[in-house]
Amino acid sequence: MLPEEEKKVLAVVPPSLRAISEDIIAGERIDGDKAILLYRDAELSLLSLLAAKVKHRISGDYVFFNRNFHIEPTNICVYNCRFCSFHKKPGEVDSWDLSMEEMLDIVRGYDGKAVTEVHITGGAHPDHDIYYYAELIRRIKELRPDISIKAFSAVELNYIIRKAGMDYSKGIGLLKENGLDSIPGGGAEIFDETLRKIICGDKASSEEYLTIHETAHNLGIHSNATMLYGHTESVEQRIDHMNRLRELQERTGGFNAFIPLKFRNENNRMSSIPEVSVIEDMRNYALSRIFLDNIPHLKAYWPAIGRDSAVMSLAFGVDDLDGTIDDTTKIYSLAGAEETRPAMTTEDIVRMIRSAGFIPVERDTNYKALKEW
Ligand code: V47
Ligand code: SF4
Repeated sequence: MLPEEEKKVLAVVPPSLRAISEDIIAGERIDGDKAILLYRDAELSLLSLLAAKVKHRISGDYVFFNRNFHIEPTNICVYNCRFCSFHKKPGEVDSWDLSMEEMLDIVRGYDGKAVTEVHITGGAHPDHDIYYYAELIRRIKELRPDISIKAFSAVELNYIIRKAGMDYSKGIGLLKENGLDSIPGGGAEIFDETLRKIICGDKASSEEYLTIHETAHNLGIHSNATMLYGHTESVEQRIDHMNRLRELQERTGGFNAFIPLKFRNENNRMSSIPEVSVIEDMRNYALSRIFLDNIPHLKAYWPAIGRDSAVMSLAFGVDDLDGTIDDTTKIYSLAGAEETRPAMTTEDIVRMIRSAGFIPVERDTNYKALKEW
């Protein structure tokens, strides 16, 4: 039996969407054509209702977060994606390349603090190789064996593994032996090859991204997946992107979370493209939750969209707000995000989740519940 309010929403659903809505409520998967129809024609209230149903089936009234910090080893990158506000060439003003000791000092700064994860990602630096990064994670593990290391996007992995002349399995295996626990979702952008060629044509291809994640999953390493949206992509291209992830997830089950990343338009070569509205953000979260029924978690990365949108997204199927971050990432402040020094206390994040009517749960990297707040 559906509650009265839901019956009211469903009573005014246009006939073309009624059967799709009933399928989703019944727990059935929808295909790409139906997803496109839903995206084009559904009212925001219907998308919210349907996404909330899917979310509730997976994570009930819980919303997750973790205590984490980032290390961004360098912003020097051999690639030059059109949307990137972070990239610098070697020697350019405002470029950085942290030394091994500087990175270990960041970790030492968390001595005695209850963090559970370090997220390491940055540019593909021409002078650093897989052995350098293997040493970095080995030494981090020596300092903090209790912290989970989520490191290196598929783009960075593709670069360092190919440079070493290894295959993906050997390269990821080497990093795993040295302490790699999971892989972040960066570098997915948009899988459609025509558009990818225009916005980031020189880095890992869509197929390489997916193969790297599949290889990691087969080695027991879980990962996240992202999608850069709100630039020049079409709804069809978003669905195609999600469909490729859904198909891979059917084979491996290795994705923990999907993270839609809203295109931010400052300081990059796509600055003339306006940013999409918060309504578009919410429609996109809802559609992601409904379509990606086999990826357990949907994350709103609050440094990218801001706290208000992050809270709102909880009504559109999101069940994870990433972490406390502690002012350790620059990727989004450089691209125009409102939070220039992103950091939240555990109390802040707990309050945010409660304010939306959910129960906050601190999790580890692989979503094991550590504490209900
Ligand atoms: O791959 C770069 C994106 C990603 C812009 O796995 C931009 O838990 C918007 O992947 N506007 C890196 N997005 C960050 C990332 C990530 C973040 C948080 C959590 C996780 C996780 C992964 O940032 C890049 C690219 O898609 N990005 N520039 C921009 N102007
Ligand atoms: Fe390099 Fe990543 Fe920026 Fe592309 S998005 S230029 S790969 S740092």
